[in-house]
Amino acid sequence: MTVGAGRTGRPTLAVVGATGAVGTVMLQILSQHADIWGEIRLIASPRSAGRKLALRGEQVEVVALTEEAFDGVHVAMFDVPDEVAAQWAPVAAARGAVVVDNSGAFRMDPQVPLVVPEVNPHAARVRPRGIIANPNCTTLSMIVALGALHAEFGLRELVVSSYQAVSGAGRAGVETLRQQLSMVAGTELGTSPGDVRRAVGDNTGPFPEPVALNVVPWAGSLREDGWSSEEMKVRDESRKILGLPRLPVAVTCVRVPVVTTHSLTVHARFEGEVTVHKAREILATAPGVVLFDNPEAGEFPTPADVVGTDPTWVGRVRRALDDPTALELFVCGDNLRKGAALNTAQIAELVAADFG
Ligand code: 2RA
Repeated sequence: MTVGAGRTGRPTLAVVGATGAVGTVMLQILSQHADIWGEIRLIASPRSAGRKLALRGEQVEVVALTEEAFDGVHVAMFDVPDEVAAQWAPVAAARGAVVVDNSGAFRMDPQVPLVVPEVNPHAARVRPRGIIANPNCTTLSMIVALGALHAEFGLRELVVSSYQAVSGAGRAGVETLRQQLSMVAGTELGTSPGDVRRAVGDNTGPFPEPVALNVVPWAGSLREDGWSSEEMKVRDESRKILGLPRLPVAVTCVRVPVVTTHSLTVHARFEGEVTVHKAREILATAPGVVLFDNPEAGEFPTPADVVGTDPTWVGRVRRALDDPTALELFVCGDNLRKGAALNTAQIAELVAADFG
């Protein structure tokens, strides 16, 4: 039996992709947030049907992804590969559910809003296809802080480098890092060209190079002129969320040996002169942002401390040395929480208010 059957008057939620890395975090979040849902139906591939997962203090059985699985569903969250979302999100929408999709299938569709509740909540109301898209985790890890600064200063340009955790590539990414770390632990590897590569062999999992004792300047797939899909996502999605379709954005995406929490360095140029004092005031009071910035005391965010938390953490706030209109920031966000499951849950909660 599914949890909540009989909780009348509350919307029914479906979680599609409940068994994945993001799905697992989603179930924790749904168990911790205010309990606004009636039934929560867990849906996954037929392979996972019948498994039981912990949700709201009970064990809930996973059902297979079929058209009928969406019957009676008000809101359906999807965390599945792009091609699965492309096929099934319209099916769920046609059966009356509002879909909140965390894949890349619909993010740049002009008929689909791309929503970050702290930045553009109004966009969630206009959804002609019955689908709302959740941004990519790298964009999400910085955009709440940038949205707050943009509202005050007017953003004119972004130059960004990412330091992305391996869980962005799913369970396979985490397993690959852990396996490689066990191969190199206690050795003198990392001292001569190619020694790490020889030690881990061809076992580079979803990454093109070893990620243990290394950084890999690549995430996603190859796009035109040497850009990666991940870099294009950060550019295109930031423009769409902020409503700045011509914003100049330069991005380099890099994978680092961190399990969870993406970090980014950001150079943000604004309409006019900015002060660090004002920027700090904005960041310290922006919903969803924690300013943690006291280099004298050695205080700045790092993934090891940010993992498992909800906010976007910002440190190293400086005015650019050669441009009084620009700021330099270091930003960290848990890529599985705000970067994926939490933002999806927040959007679903916004939508649920319409069913109240
Ligand atoms: C990554 N941003 O970190 C991607 C996942 N959506 O690989």
